[in-house]
Amino acid sequence: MKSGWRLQTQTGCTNTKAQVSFCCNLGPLRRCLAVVPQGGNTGLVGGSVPVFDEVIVNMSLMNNIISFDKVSGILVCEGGCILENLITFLDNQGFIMPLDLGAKGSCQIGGNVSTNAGGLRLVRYGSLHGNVLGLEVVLADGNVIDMLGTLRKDNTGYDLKHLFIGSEGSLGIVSKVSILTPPKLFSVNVAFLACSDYFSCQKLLMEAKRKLGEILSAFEFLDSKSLDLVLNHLDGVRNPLPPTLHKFYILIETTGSDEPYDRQKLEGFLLHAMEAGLISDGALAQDINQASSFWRIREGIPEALMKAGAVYKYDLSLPVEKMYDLVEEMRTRLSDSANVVGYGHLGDGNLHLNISTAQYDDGILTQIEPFVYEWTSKHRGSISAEHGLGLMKANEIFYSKPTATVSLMASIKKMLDPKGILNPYKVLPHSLSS
Ligand code: FAD
Ligand code: S2G
Ligand code: ZN
Repeated sequence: MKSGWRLQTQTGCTNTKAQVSFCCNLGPLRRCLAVVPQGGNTGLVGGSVPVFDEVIVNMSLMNNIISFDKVSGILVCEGGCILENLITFLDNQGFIMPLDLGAKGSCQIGGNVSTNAGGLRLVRYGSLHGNVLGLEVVLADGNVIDMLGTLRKDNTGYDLKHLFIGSEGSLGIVSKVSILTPPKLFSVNVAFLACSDYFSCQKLLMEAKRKLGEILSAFEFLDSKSLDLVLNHLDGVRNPLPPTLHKFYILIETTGSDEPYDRQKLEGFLLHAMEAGLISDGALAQDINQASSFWRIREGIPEALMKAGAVYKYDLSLPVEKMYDLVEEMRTRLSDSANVVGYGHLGDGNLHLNISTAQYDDGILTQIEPFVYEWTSKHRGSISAEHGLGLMKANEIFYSKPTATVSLMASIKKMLDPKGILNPYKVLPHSLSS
């Protein structure tokens, strides 16, 4: 089954909460049809595409910004707002979104909430469970539940919005979002560094958290095979460092409010890291264009992988010290039958293990699965760090969650969606979700 695949089936569009409610209430429910909520369709686990005859509830037309409070930085908007449009809106207000991901041009905030998207800034701004203050959701019976609080603190009863964050459209449709947005700070510095071994990457992360502390805003890693893919498949991208072979590359970003101070802090950190042998080479961006070129390398890896052929994607949370062992074990298993690359959000312990081949081959898949899931489970990791389970990994949930926990999830799903019309076959094992 290909990753990032799209089923071309019926499409539908809604532009009001009432229509969303209709879709749940009078439409499919009466005929007991199922619905698939759809945002930007950039998900990577098949969560936003119908499996059979589900009606697609596409949220694109519910894309209004409702309010923005410049004192608190609290934005209230409809779920169909595209992430990049919110980033642009906030930029003009002197604020930023607390999340940023390579799919920002298409993904919607409702989809981001529903997948509990992580992205490139989580190490600084935390997860959507912390930044989302409120939601309005439409339930399977068409009821609109107003949890659209804009308070930082509200301890009146169970905080039910958290059930819907990361529920991938299986518990309700996110029609509105209230989110806390950080102020835009103007002192941004980006460094692209080379490390000779994975242990140095880990040490560098520990040092960065201590010595860059409050200004650290991203800590991403990629191995040399990831960089090779980008240089070979993306036009106009070049290696900012001399072509000496380094095994690992780190992108560090700092964001603060005092340019001279922040720059000096980062320069001092890089000098110390070089003297300590943690980095073998590095470049500090001299301007925003060079900083963007460093980010282009990291954010371009998924695109390069798609251009290289078929790709088997595994989005894993693992103990940082163990993370790259899996990449190396996978390389041993597949030897020269596939190109195994490892990159991701090292700052959050999130590995993107991607296995690239000329075309899909079930023989390769049987060498990857269930090994990758068993390995992750043995190391008490998660088989889905930020992309969710969708259709593709719904049956694998037990590698990361005990049976009793999955049963409780199924009970909540049954209570909120007794006829199983919301995104059936997704998230929970197919035997439990439809
Ligand atoms: P869709 O793909 O449309 O849907 C995703 C899931 O959410 C589906 O289950 C769908 O049913 C449900 N859904 C969508 N909208 C709603 C709604 N309004 N109410 C209820 N359910 C809804 N993900 C990360 O976490 N971090 C990354 O760094 C990252 N980088 C990416 C880079 C690229 C190049 C690409 C292609 C994808 C990347 N992703 C990443 C994956 C993807 O972009 C995220 O999962 C994103 O949050 C999906 O948003 P979407 O609007 O496209 O949702
Ligand atoms: C990232 C994007 C999707 C992938 O680049 O951070 O989440 O794994 C990923 O290619
Ligand atoms: Zn990611």
